[in-house]
Amino acid sequence: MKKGITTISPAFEDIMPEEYRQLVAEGPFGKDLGLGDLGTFKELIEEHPLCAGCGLALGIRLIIASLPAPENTIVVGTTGCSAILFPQLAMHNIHSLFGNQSAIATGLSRALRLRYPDQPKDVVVIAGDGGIGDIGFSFTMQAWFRNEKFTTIMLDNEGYSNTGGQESGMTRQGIALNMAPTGKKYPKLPMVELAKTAGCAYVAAVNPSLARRLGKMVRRAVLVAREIGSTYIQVMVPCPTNYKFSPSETLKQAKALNPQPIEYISAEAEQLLKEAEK
Ligand SMILES: Cc1ncc(C[n+]2csc(CCOP(=O)(O)OP(=O)(O)O)c2C)c(N)n1
Ligand code: SF4
Repeated sequence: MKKGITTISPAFEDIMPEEYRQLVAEGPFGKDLGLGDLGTFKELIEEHPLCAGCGLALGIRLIIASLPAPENTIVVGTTGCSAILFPQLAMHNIHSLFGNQSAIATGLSRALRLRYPDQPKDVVVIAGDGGIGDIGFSFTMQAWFRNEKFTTIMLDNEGYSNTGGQESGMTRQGIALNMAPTGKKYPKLPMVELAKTAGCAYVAAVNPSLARRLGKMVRRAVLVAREIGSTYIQVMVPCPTNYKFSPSETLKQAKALNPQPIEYISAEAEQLLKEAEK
């Protein structure tokens, strides 16, 4: 296998742990690998403390394996179930106060462009539906209106899972959860439409059973954000614990909730992707 671009300083060769050595030798950094290569390289997330069958765990694994340049990417996360996985992710990631992720990503992406004008540095927000669609909604929308050059990926499990099951803006109408027992009175937020209206150049929605499609969407969204402006992907990642279905049913649930992938590409982004995918 080709050697990664990360190297260990000779002064530290004796003391670096085996895991880190393996990551340098067999990890994906600098190798332009994708989902189709899963199983042939050491992944950036190998263990996590999420519940058995958690849709988020699968979604995040696929998203991370699809990043076009993980060695030059910073993930911005926020409070929620994903935040208990990210400390185990072997790439740069920042935890932000709940809902603040788009503000942090804005500053980061602008600063990286100034500091490294000749080297692409990708910023990718990965957060729950409560973080993006409710508590961080204003930051999300304002970043899109400003056309900030980063990607936002929503892990949509249709509720606040980490706090035991409250309804979120993304919960479907009529659904009752542990701490919202009378059922949601309003419809699910139309985040895909809102992203388009706010001017995102690339907008997509997918479930993780369409893994290759999801991988292609992540690459496209990151490339478009790098060159043009804001991009958004919504990934359906059901929560067996709060929605009370068997952990073996997660993919079935995800397919039923989001059977048809959605992809919107602006004319400018289409031109860019045509060149990039030649
Ligand atoms: C500022 C702030 N408000 C509220 C909370 C409590 N809180 C922690 S996680 C969470 C819900 C997260 O929901 P979501 O973003 O949908 O992620 P999930 O846990 O479902 O993956 C809430 C309300 C907090 N930690 N900080
Ligand atoms: S509560 Fe739900 S979303 Fe959170 S880790 Fe468990 S299965 Fe995943």
